Amino acid sequence: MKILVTGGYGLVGKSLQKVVKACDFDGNFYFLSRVDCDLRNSEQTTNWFKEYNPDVVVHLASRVGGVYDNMNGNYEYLVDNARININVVDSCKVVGVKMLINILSTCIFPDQNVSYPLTSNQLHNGLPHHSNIGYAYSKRILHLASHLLTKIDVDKWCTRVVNLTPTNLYGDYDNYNLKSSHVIPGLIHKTSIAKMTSGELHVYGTGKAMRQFLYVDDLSNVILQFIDLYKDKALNEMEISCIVSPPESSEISIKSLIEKICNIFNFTGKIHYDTSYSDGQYKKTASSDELSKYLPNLTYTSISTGLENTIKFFNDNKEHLRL
Ligand code: GFB
Repeated sequence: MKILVTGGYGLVGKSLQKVVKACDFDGNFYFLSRVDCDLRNSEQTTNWFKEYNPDVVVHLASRVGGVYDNMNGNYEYLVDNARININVVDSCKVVGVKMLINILSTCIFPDQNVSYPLTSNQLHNGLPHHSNIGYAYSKRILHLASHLLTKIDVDKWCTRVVNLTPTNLYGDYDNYNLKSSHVIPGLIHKTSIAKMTSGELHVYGTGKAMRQFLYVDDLSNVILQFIDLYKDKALNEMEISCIVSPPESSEISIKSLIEKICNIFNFTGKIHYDTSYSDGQYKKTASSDELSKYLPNLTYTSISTGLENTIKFFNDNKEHLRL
């Protein structure tokens, strides 16, 4: 079985490479990087798909960033990601890919008139939060295009689609850039600087927003288990959508997250909350109920263990990371 992974060298891609190697997974993987192919270019994308002719595509490639980078670039997030997503889905159609695994995000769900914990069937029931409306609609386009792909040529063949929707991801090969990063890598980088310089730790917002954090290796495990289910012909539906989330009880405030990171660094200096910055979405509470139907015995890495692993990796490798 040939498995093409777009975004093969990003946060999830590098984790998937590690997990595939660690469990000696039976599959012929090709991890595509942006150096190989600009997925915003439809001809390049289709040529790469024809070259490799995959049975399964794990679509990880995306322009991603924290809430502030999204707020400052919603247009670019929409256009770049919509191009990537349409090109990937259309190339799956051209070469007859048997299964497409998409990675969505809980931040693309409606921010109003939604019931918690989030369920996949609420995705299109309202506007996403304004802070990342561009990214959100590019992922909703991916979701819709993939849905329509499952309906094409039903008699001859059609592509099975699995949409996995993680909560906020974090882990080793994240983007730690202070301007564009998500909250965990941003705070790890900032706390490391504050510790080294005995300065203040400047954090954004009020700290009241609530988040659930998913350690990236847990998502990689879920991806591989769905490929196994497919290989074992244990997937009946042509379209499956599952939120991938640690339990609702794992939801913590940003303030509590900051305290955990400071404890691991043993940073005891002053913490300054700059409330001129938005909190972004207040909450996007999710659960793993949908997933437990397919993977009933899944366990999740605790936030303490995940943070300890990630901070150790950051301290040991910072000169090679995206700072
Ligand atoms: O990970 P994050 O940037 O994105 O988290 P979202 C933002 C939350 O962390 C806000 C607080 O409540 C911020 O006020 N925060 C505190 C910080 N200090 C910092 C900091 O130094 N950097 C950052 N980035 N935040 C994103 C979406 O929303 O979720 C993306 O915008 C993506 O599209 C991602 O889908 C998963 O969780 O708010």
